[in-house]
Amino acid sequence: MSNRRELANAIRALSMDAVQKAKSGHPGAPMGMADIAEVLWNSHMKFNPKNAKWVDRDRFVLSNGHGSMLMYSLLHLTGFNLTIEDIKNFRQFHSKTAGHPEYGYADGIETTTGPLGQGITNAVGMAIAERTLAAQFNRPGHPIVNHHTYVFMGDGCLMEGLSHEACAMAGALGLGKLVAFWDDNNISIDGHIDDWMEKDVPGRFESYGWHVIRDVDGHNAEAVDAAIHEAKSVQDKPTLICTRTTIGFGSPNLCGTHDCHGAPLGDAEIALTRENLGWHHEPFVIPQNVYDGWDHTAKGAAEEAAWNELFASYEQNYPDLAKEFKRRMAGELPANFEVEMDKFIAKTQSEMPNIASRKASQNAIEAMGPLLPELFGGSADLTGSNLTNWSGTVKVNKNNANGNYISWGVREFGMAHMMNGMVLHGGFKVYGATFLMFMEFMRNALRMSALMKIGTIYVYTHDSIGLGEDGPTHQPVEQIATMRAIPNFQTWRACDAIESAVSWKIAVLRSNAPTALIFSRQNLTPMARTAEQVKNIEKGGYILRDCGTEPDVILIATGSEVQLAMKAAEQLAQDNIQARVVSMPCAEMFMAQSEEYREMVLPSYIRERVAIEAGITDYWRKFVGLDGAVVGIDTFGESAPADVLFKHFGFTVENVVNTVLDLLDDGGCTDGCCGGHH
Ligand SMILES: Cc1ncc(C[n+]2csc(CCOP(=O)(O)OP(=O)(O)O)c2C)c(N)n1
Ligand SMILES: [Mg+2]
Repeated sequence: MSNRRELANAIRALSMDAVQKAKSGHPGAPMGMADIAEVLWNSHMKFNPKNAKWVDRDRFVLSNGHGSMLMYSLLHLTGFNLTIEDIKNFRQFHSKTAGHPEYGYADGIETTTGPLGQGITNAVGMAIAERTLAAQFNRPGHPIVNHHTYVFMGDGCLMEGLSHEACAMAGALGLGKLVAFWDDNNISIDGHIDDWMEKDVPGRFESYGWHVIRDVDGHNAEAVDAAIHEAKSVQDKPTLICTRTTIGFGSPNLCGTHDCHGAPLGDAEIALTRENLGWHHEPFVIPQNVYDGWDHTAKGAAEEAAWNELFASYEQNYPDLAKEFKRRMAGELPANFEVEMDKFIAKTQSEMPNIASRKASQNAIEAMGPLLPELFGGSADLTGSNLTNWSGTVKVNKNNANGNYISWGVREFGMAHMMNGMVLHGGFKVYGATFLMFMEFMRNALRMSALMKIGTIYVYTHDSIGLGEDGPTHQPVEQIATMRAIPNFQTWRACDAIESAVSWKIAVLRSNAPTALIFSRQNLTPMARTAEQVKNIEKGGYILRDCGTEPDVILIATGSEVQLAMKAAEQLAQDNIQARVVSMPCAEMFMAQSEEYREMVLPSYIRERVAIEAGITDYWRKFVGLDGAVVGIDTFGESAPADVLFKHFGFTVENVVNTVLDLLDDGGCTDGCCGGHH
């Protein structure tokens, strides 16, 4: 049998050798945290390497994702489907062992990490999900949801504001099964951190309401083991274990310095390190006794088997709950969801309420709530403005885990990444809201959910200058366009209550990609539609008003500007100009339709096109081309009542009509057939 240090040295060797082979990567953190990882993974964590998705596994998040070789070493050594060849391919094209741990690339990676502060925030979300799922499903003698969330994080994660948001929230909620390790090595990229890091991290976490275990020697296995036992015994607070480590532990000349943070050690130093650690094996060779010391296959199978037995008994005693638990963990929607939503959409169409789309959104949530017990909402302290609550809202807080809504406090970025963590954990459809403007605070979370292909739902109200008096700080102009630029992301900006309901349905159905639902503060005129038009809303863009003949011009609009386009079309008709109106609540969804459909809606030979959206104009150029025009806003907004602003910025029937007339005049028809209008 090998001793603990020898087992940890396998991580060190794999990490320094893989980084050296790739000529790129970060050996310092894996070498520094190897002893801690060994104790945690070998003596505490429950997981089954042969069934990485076992629902009651402990979650492990490497928030200092640059230390990815630590993660890959652990997955390889404990018996996940990650071979020594995969390790040799570290950071190579299409390898499982990407530069940073990428969710979905290899079994056992719970979230993509690398942007510092994000992993810990995801982990808080996972711990929230665990706690609430346990409250919803566990029954006496049947704790079917009962696992820890463990996080490694470096100084960098703790410096990032994001982690402050999440850790304060974790303390406020008393997440007793969250255990975080601070890799207290005094080093970040620029060198010794004394000049830029706060001095009292433990005090900060105590003030958040965490249990803090100070001054643990991260290279002393017994001390680490004792700290983890203590952490697990504290059940009403999250625990921070402060582990002092030496970055690059084992490297005689580079350890303790920033030189080993993010560069290969070099062949000579690696040889010295082997000598120093007493690791006398070729690169990528792990002796059998070391593999044996790490192998979690049998242990993992037994851990899962014990749970399976527990679940079988649960299934016998609570068959309906068991079925519901399986459904939710599989991410399957209730069978009646689509049918019921379509009924709600049809009803909304027949009633045609003249309401703000944020109110329409709330109505949709009210309709979905009883159908979807997995629906979990929240707002960054704007519930009354975002209208994200409903009659069945029950808040989750420190005293109550059995709920379906969180007041996240004023923490947009934290909220978004905690939501991502909840989604990654499984069992919930998660939405959270703020004003559209404050999307800016959470951009990276949107991007990461798109990159990870997870179905987080972002609700944004107060979608334009239409919010009025709060002024330019609160009035989005370029926000929708920047979200449209995120790959694998959809933004829906509904024009009325009916489109709002459809956008909610689509967002809930999209389990492999995130969606932003954008709603207005002000009332929006409901549009009449045929059943076919209602169906076509789902295509992201459709003909809302046609003209019987070949259109002279196509007006493309979103959200509150659709009603304007409709009025302008009426006026143009009086002038004998035939305008088609295309409502485009989701341009990305429209672009994903067949060419045939897109051509039917926007025939390529009709170049007379005007797009209307109270946002920057650039995005619409791809729809209107060089021959078309855009009515938009390329400056910041102003503080004034909404109707004054819409007028000032040209969102009037008159301006849209004139824009069309100018366009048609420029078309240069000289034969007198139409007074210059094609
Ligand atoms: C948000 C973000 N900013 C910057 C970086 C680049 N970066 C990667 S590691 C690192 C330093 C992190 O220091 P620490 O967490 O102490 O890691 P250690 O050097 O101790 O391994 C930085 C700035 C990043 N990955 N994410
Ligand atoms: Mg550090």
